[in-house]
Amino acid sequence: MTARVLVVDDVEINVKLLEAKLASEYYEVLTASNGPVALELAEAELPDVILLDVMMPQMDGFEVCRRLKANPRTADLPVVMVTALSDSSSRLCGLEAGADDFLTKPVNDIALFARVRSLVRLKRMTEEWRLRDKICGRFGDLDAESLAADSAPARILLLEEDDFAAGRMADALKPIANSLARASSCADAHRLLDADTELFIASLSVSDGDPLRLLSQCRATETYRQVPILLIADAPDLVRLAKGLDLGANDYLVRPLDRSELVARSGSQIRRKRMHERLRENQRRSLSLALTDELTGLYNRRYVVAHLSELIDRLYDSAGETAVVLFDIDHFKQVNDNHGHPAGDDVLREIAVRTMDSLRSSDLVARFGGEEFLVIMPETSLPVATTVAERLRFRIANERFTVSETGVKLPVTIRLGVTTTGAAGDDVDRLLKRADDALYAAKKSGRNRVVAYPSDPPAASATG
Ligand code: GH3
Ligand code: MG
Ligand code: MG
Repeated sequence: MTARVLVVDDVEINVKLLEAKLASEYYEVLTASNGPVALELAEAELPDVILLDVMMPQMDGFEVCRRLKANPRTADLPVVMVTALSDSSSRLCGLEAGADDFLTKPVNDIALFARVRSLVRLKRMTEEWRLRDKICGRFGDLDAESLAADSAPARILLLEEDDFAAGRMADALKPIANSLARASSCADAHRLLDADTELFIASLSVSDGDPLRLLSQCRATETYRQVPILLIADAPDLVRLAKGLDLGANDYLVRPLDRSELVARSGSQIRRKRMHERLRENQRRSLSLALTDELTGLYNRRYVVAHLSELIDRLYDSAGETAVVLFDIDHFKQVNDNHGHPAGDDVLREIAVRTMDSLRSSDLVARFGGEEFLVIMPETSLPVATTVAERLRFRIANERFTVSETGVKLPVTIRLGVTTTGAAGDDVDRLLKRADDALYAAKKSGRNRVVAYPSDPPAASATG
């Protein structure tokens, strides 16, 4: 996995050193020697990871980090503080500024590459979700309820052999955990782990079973793949730690543990998990409920209106023409009344199938209302759209519809209103109003027919 890393340090030799190490692993390296330049570069280049020196004249690393996290464009970029100070107060200061991790100078290669890799992985995942959320997000409502859940206490699983250490950690985590399950062996932990676990804290020093093996099992199991894992390592057991990060652990702490750092890191993993979950849930809900019609599998009204307004916006640039066909089933109520609601559902589904069959793949079909459908045909003129509408009318009327329960064959007809986008200033409402007027005219003139209105409707239509 190749990625772009921004190295920020006021001492040139430090920059050169990190640059050389990263370049040897095929990372692309950008460099800055002070805060303001780093901020500019971060915003312009959006690197995958930023390695940030703490002690710099002019603007220190904490301030740079705060500003990066306060800017929506750069807030998601993972920041690793690189510091000579290893005392916990500076670590905390960094976490408060929004840093994602620390490296202590002189920088150890294993820790460096493990951290960079895992942060890049996380960033890619976040990007993917944000992108999907952007596409679907306008349809789903990120509700206040799920946002509030961010600070709700979490379900934490703690794997720790030592009773005293476990007790102290449980005590520290109390403010953020509503349930904390304790396991003292890997087998125990495996049994207690489930998809609702919001954080798994695993001590690498557990001797009953191999925590790293458990970790790799977790990552290979669909159910708990998304559970964040925080490793606790004894006095720098860096090789095992790096292996753990490689296997997919999200973060780590080294003993002796600092209570506030434990809480801060746990909290940020939980928040991250919840954000991913929310994005995914939002997307799932958007797709299944907000965008498609359950009965026919077609797009629904909500989607098609948004799609249409997007298309019309684009049309102003291209001077193209989009046709819409609005159609309605004739006397559909009689199908329900005479043959039952399920028979009506059969007809609606079959209409969807025949309509899809009659169109190009670039055309879009939506169920617009109960027994009303809308077809969008990009780059299609009124005469062509009218021909397509006529073909569709024939395709419905020509072959009877079979009721699945009884095998009864029903005659079904539709009427269709056709129009196209007109001059600039035309909008979705006007377009749909015109299609609806044409549809109404088709009903007045006897159903089972096509009526087309050009973008400048005939005067008669004004009276409806
Ligand atoms: P017209 O020719 O004037 O369009 O008459 P119509 O009977 O088709 O129209 P009307 O608006 O009077 O009735 C539409 C019916 O469609 C009433 C409603 O119960 C039925 N309907 C709407 N959605 C569904 C559905 O999902 N399944 C079934 N089976 N029926 C539905
Ligand atoms: Mg009808
Ligand atoms: Mg109707």
